[in-house]
Amino acid sequence: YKRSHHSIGIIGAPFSKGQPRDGVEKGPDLIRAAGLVEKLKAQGCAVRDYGNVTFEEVANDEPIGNVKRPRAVGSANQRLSAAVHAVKNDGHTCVMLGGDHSLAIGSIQGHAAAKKDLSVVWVDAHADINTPLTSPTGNIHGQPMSYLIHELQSKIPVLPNFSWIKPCVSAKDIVYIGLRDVDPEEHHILKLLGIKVYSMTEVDRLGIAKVMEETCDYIFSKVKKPIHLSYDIDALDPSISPATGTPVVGGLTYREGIYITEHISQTGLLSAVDMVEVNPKRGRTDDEISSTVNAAVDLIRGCFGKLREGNHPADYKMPLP
Ligand code: Z70
Ligand code: MN
Ligand code: MN
Ligand code: MN
Repeated sequence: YKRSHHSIGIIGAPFSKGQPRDGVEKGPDLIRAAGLVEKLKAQGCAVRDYGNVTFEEVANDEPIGNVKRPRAVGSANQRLSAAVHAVKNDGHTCVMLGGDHSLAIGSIQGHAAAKKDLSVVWVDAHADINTPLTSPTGNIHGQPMSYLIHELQSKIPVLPNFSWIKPCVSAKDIVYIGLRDVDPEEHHILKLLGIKVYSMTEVDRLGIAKVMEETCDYIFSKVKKPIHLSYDIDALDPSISPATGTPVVGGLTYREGIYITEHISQTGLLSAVDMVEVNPKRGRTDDEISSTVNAAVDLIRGCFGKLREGNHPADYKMPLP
């Protein structure tokens, strides 16, 4: 199945309070400044930029247990969820530019509000599946999946500004790719729920082509659900994307990272994409920042039909002498 015309709605989410490091809120505008919209249009996509979501200032956002800034994260994600829901109801594939990965809560929730029964492909060095009670850091960007998975809800305490969240993903509809920094508590949860994981070990063993073939066989084994692709830029090796909060050695090559997007694009079922954790303040040089930002742009382009073999419009006419 081939599709040359994609309709894309872009949402910026300049939010950083799911983790402690400044700068990740600059991601959306930097990715735009690298020419995202123009490049998507040049490859034949219809693009509407919905602009940046604005977030409420939350005073006295004291930790609950060890969970940091729950009220700000809950409120931000509620707004993002409404914005993503609107983009989906307008008929577009949604591209959410983060911001930190706590934003997947609102992005997936808003997507699920418009399309029930999603599959989630989570590309990340990290599993981001800690519960508020297992989290070693209290940072909510290490927890978003736990709020969304039906099977974990008996383990999730009530947090302020989180009561709007309805679990909307089943453990069997999730595939992880690229993991290499997983907490013991997270590893226990992944095994307990039988979640499909292609860690860097499986990428090494099988190669990325087989990983993607198996990923799609797995998520399409029953019905063809729309895909939510949540892409943390730290899935890529830090040699390519160093400007991120928690780089982890031994990541995906640029080519493996792009291959994932090309393969998902060709399913025709990509319905929403998150591109998160680009943090220019973590780059030590301008080259480190631009390498990271350009990788994010290229990954999004791969999601919408750009092929390394080249592309041409369906109605292309050769010039005649
Ligand atoms: C750790 C935690 C994480 C990103 C760090 C780290 C999670 N498992 N995610 N950087 N992007 O804090 O829960
Ligand atoms: Mn992440
Ligand atoms: Mn709806
Ligand atoms: Mn990560």
